[in-house]
Parts: sequence; structure tokens; C-alpha cells
Amino acid sequence: MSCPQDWPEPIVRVQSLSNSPVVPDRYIKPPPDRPTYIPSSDISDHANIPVIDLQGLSGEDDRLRAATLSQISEACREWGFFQVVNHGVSPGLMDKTQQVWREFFHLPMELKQAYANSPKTYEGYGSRLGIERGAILDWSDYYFLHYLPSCLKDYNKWPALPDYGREVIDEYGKEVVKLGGRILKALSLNLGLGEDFLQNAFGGQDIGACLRTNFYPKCPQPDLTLGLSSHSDPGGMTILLADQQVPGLQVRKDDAWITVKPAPHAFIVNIGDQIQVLSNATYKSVEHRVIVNPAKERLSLAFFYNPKSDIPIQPVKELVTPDKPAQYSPMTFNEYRLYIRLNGPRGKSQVESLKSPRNTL
Ligand SMILES: O=C(O)CCC(=O)C(=O)O
Repeated sequence: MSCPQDWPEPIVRVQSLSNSPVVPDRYIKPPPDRPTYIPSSDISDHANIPVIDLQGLSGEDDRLRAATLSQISEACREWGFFQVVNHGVSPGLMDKTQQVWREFFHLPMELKQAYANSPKTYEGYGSRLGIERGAILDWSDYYFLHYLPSCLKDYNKWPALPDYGREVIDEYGKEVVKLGGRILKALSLNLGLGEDFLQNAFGGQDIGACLRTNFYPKCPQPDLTLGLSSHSDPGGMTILLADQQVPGLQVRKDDAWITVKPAPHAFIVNIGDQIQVLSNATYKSVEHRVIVNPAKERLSLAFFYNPKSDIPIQPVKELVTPDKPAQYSPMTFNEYRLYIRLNGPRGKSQVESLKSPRNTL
């Protein structure tokens, strides 16, 4: 099955609704899914996901390197989410890339409409995930583009404005791909595999890398809706550059939602479903969602570091034992991501439903 060529209903840009006095019905979540709006000033009192300094990974100090790996291991097992600082991507480039996207989303609507996307590839300017007619939608617009594989990278599908944007977005992608490779090595070692094992399982140099820049306009009734509904990321690993000024990302920890407080110039890293599958559920992707703000818009850059799309992804045999048989059947990422592309974000329902039948008896 493939995605249809077009959306089931006319697209409404959420940005065009941000001055309405009330949230239209299409965006009102059922009561159990509604968030409790937390003013930014209260967030500092809450628990936060671990913050890990990556400097130790590249230095000569073996003890520091081992300690850093161990922090990453614990964060993957306990949280599935962590922040990294001293990660090697220049703060100036991070700021400039956010600035490019802010300028893009503030262009006149008719200029942005030239990049309107369709569910066939999702590339371009979008305002919904999923194609179910009448679905309750999220309070966000986004822009989706590919970096890798190179055959999918098409500058014509990247915004031409602001005029310095493509170069900056390109540079940002190169740097974040490098960071993804370093983190994947750490995960691989922590799983007791060779440092290149996971990268090879992802397809070596032929990985997929794409960016979704999320734009969450301010919202008149933030306790009735969500910027992005609860989901786990379908891909390998996500490297998120969150808004430094406006919190919004919430991570599910046990039965609570923890609001992430981004450290200055940190990236937020999370395990996606494909690493859950490859690691035979040693690492788990974690549900997260985004709340919106009554006074401020919010911008985030979600960089998806994914396996090559047409190779079967399955638990690596080194992590399959008689006590822990393979939990998932092989599936290509191309097949896997169709679920979210058709249905929109739905918690962890997909990866849970894929458990091999013999393990659900
Ligand atoms: O905006 C955020 O902080 C998170 C975005 C996210 O979860 C996603 O794009 O999948």
C-alpha cells in the first residue's frame, strides 16, 4: 500500500488560526488526551531528562569516555531520551538555522503555499500528519525535507527564502549527520556490539536523514489541544533542536508527562522504534507530545537519523537469546513509516502491534 496523492480535505494552516478567540472543534482533543497547561515559569521545578556532556567521548581520557558511555547507557534504558551538550555542532550554526526557519514561517502565506506538501512524500510545507477524513488535528504547521540518501535530496523542494537559507540548512544537516554517527557508535558499544555495528545495520553510509521543522503558533486555549499528539518516532534516532525560549516538549515517564527544559544549545536525543526493534527492546522508544502556548509561538527542528529505507530491520542476532527471543518480525523502514503517514501520531500503537505473535501468547 502507498500513500495517496492528496489530502482528504482542504488544508488549513494553523498559523492562520492563531488569532482566533477559540480553538476550532477540529483541534479539540478528547478529554483524556488534553494537557494541563504549565506556565514556563513553573517548569524549572520539574524533573528533567538527563543532560550529558559529550566532550568525554572524543578525548584521550579513557575513564571519562567510559563514564560518558555509561551515562548514555543509563539514559537510554531509563528514559529513552537525553540532552547532549558539547556535541560538536557550533552554537552559531544552530542559532542561524533556527533563524532561517523563523523567517520562513513568517513569510507571506502565498510564498509558503508554493511549497505545499502532499501525503505522497510529505516533502514541503504541511499542516497535518495522517489522511483520515475528519481526524482531530494537531496545532502545528511544519516543513519536511530530505538530506539523505543523496538521490532524495532535492533543493527545489527546500525553501528558496530566506535567500541564505538553503546553504545554512545544508550545513546544519551535514553537522547533525556527523553527530548522529557519533551517538550511534556510543549506543552500539553500550549494547555490547562493535562500534560500527548499528551504523552497518542502518545501511552503512546509505542511511536516511530528514528534517521536520515544526512551527507551533500561539494558541487561544492551550489546555484543549496539542501541538503534536503523543507518539514515538518511527525512525532510528531523533536529534531535536528545541526552542530555547518556549518549552513544549513532554516525555512520558511511567504515568506522568515530564516537560523538558532544554539546556542552552543542547540537542535532545531520543530512541526511535527502529532502534527498539534492532536492540530487541533493550532500548525502547518513548512516547512524547508537544503542548502549546497562549502567548508565544514555538519552533523545533526534529532531525531524523533513519535506517536505509529498503532493508529489513529486525532484532540483531547478538541480542536474541533463548530467554529473550526475537520480539519483532523483519520489516523495511519504508513499510514501517507508512503507518504514521496514513494514521498520524498514535502513541506507541505501531511498535507494540508488531511484536512477533509467539511473544504475545
Ligand atoms: O517540537 C518538539 O519539541 C518535538 C517534535 C517531535 O516530537 C517530532 O517532530 O516528532
